[in-house]
Amino acid sequence: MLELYQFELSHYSEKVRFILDYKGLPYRKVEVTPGIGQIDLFRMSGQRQVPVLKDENEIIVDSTAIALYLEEKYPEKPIIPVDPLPRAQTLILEEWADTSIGLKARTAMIGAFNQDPEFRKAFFPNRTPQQLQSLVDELPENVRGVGNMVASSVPSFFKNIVGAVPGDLLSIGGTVAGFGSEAVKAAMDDLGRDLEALSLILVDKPFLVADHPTLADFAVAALSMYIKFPASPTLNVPLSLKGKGVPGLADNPKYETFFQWRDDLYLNHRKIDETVPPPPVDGSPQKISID
Ligand SMILES: N[C@@H](CCC(=O)N[C@@H](CS)C(=O)NCC(=O)O)C(=O)O
Repeated sequence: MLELYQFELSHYSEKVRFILDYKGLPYRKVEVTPGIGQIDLFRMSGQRQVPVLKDENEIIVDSTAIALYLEEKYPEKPIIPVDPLPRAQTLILEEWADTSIGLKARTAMIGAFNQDPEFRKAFFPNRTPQQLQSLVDELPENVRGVGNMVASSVPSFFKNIVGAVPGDLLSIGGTVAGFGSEAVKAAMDDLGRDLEALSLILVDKPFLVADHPTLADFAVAALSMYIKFPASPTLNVPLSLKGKGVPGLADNPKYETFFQWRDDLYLNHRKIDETVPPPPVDGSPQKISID
């Protein structure tokens, strides 16, 4: 069976999960433990980032390479059109989603985490800032275990996507490299234009390029995850985060067409993974089995 080495909260991993689900390919998720698990990943794949796909003896690194591999090896339910124009549009949109939307969405989310107590509460609904700090201080102890890894999903999430834990982000007010207020504002402005453009494309079309979903749709839907976490049960994010996102973008009626399109894509093309329990709502330690 295909194996996907991933972080549940990684938007690049989400892109691959979307494609696997759409193509109807059964796969097993292997949740990589931040830090120590990435050492094993490095041994296996020669690098430390997720997603990595293992297909028998083949190891494929990088979400785009995985998409191209899956399209070639499992051509049923194609996601990359053959005709020149839609093919070009698909590849360009995918590249734009990966290199622009995904990175700016991450910046905007960190900005909102620092600036908006309500959004912050969605990550840690039952914690005061004091408790949050002690949770973070405890983390190194918690993540060292034998056999079962004990991890705190939300702190790990931040550590992975920004290289900082929530405590760092809060105590230095978002000045972690690349997440200062000017960078956040620029990212928000750009994302506003992106969401407007996408909403315009989707006003009277069900998909971005073709009359069926393509790699462009899956990349844009997945890489916009941090702008607004999908409410869909298919994604194992803390319940309190579902449907929540960056204020000014996630709740702006101007982009309703886009978010409605994304909800429909989730409803129709992502599958519920019943094998993984949802992460804890309060960031308390959670056992993750590593095979
Ligand atoms: N270009 C890569 C980007 C992958 C990536 O940035 N992965 C992040 C998670 S979203 C990661 O593994 N971060 C951990 C690290 O860099 O150590 C792709 O498309 O797969």
